[in-house]
Amino acid sequence: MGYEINQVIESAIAGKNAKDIIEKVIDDVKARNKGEEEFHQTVEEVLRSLEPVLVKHPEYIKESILNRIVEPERQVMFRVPWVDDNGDVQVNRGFRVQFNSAIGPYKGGLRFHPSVNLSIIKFLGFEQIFKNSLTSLPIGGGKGGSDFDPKGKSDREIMRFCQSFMTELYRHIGQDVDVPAGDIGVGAREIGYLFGQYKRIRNAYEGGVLTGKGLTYGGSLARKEATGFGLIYFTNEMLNYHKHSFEGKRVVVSGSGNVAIYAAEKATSFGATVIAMCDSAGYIVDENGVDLELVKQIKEVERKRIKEYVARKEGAQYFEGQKGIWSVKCDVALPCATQNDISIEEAKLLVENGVIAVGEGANMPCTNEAVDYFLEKGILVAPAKAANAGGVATSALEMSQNSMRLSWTFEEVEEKLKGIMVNIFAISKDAAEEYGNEGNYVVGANIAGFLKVADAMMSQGII
Ligand code: NDP
Ligand code: 2IT
Repeated sequence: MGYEINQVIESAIAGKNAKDIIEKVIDDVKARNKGEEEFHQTVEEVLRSLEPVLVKHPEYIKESILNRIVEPERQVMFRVPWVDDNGDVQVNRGFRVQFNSAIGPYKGGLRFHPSVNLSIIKFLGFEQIFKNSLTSLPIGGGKGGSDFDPKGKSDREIMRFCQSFMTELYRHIGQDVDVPAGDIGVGAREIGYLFGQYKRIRNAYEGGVLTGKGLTYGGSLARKEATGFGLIYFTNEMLNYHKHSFEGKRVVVSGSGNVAIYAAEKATSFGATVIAMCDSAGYIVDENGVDLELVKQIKEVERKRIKEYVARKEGAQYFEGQKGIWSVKCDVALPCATQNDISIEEAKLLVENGVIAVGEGANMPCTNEAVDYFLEKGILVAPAKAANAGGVATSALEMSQNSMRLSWTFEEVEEKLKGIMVNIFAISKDAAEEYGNEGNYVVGANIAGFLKVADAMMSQGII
C-alpha cells in the first residue's frame, strides 16, 4: 500500500517535472556538446517525445536514464593516413562512437563522406540506439566513419584507405563487441577491403565482425536490398492502416544509392510509379516510371552521375540541384539521400502539391520543423528509426547466420525482414496510442524503442 502511494506521489511529481527535466537534459547536451547541431537535433526530437513515458515511469527520472542515454559509452577519433595514386600522403579523420550497449553489442554503419564530423556520427549513433531496439533483435547502438571522400578515387586508393582505417579501428570492434556495416559511401567494395584487413590483423576468421559482406564470404542474401525493401514494407503497413496503398501512386525518391534504388524497386513492385530520383548534383524526372535497371547500371556498376540517365532514356529530363526534386508533384515522398533533405520550405511545397505520406529512408531526412508541419497537416509520417530499420535488422540476421555457420535463402531472409517491419509498425502504433498520441508514429517509434533500452539499463545498474 505504502509503495503504491509512493508511486502515485512520484507520478504526480514526475508529471509536473517531466517537461522541465527533459528541457534541462537538452540544455545540458547543448552546453556540453557545443556546435554539434545534428546531435542536438536528434536529442531534442527523441527526448521531447518521452514526456508521457517519464510521467508513467518516474523511476527513469530517479535513475537518470535520460542523462545517461545522451552520453556515449565511448567515442574514438583517430588519424587515417594513406598514400594516393600520385604517391602523395593524405590524412583523414576516423570516428567510432559506441553509444549504448544495454541490449547488445554496438551495431551501426560506417559513413565515408567529406561532411562527416563528430556531430554527424553522434546523431547517427543516437538514432541507432532506438532503431536497433525497435528491430526486436539484440543489438546496441553505434556509428562510425570518416571525412574521406570516395568519389573519384580509384579502387586501389579506396583499398589503401580502408586498410589504414581498419588498422586502427580493429582494436575497438569485434563480433561480440561492436559490429560496423555500410552507410553513405560504404558498400560491398569497402566492406570487403575492411574485412580483409581485419582478418589479416586478427589472424582469425571472425565473420560476424562486419555486416554487408559479399555473398562469397559470409554476407547475407537480401542485405543489399533490405533497407529499401523494409522502408516500403513499413510505409505500406502505415498506408494500409489508413486505407491507402501504393497502387497507382506517384512516388518521388531522393538519392540514387543503396536505400533509394531498392525502395524504388519495391514501391514499383507494389504498383506505384517512381517519377523522380536524384544524386547530390541534380534530379531526373521520368513520367513513365524510372527505369531502375538503368539507374543500377549507372550508379552501382559505372559509379557515374544520375545525369547520365537522360542521355540513355528518351523523354526523361534532368535538372541541376538536389532539393528541387521536392517540387515534383507526388503522393508519397521517400527521402533516401541524407539528413535535413526536407526542411520547412520543401515540406510546404510537398503539402501544397498533395502529398499524403512521407517515408523516411535516410536518417533524419526531415528537419524537426518539417516533421511537425507534416503532422499538423495530417500527413502520414513513417519515421526513419522505424522505417529504415530493415537494413540493420537484416545485418543482425547476417550475424545470426555467421554464428550458426549457415546461410538462409533470399526468400527466408526477406520473409523475416517483412515480419520485423510489420512488427515495428505495430509496436510504434501501439505505443503512440498508449501514450496519447494516436497516429503519430514519430512519437510512437521513439517511445517503443526507448522503453526496451531504458528497462535494460534499469536492470543493469548505474553503468
Ligand atoms: P549511398 O552512398 O548508397 O547513397 C547516397 C545517395 O544520396 C547518393 O545517391 C548520393 O548522391 C545522395 N546524396 C544526395 N545528397 C547527399 C548528401 N548531401 N550527402 C550524401 N549523399 C547525398 O548511401 P545509402 O543509400 O546507404 O544511405 C542513404 C541514407 O540512408 C543515409 O541517410 C543513410 O544513413 C541511410 N541508411 C542507410 C542504410 C543502409 O543500409 N545503407 C540503413 C539505414 C539508413 P551522390 O552519389 O551524388 O553522393
Ligand atoms: O543507418 C543504419 O541503420 C545503417 N546504416 C545500417 C547499419 C547496419 O549495421 O546495418
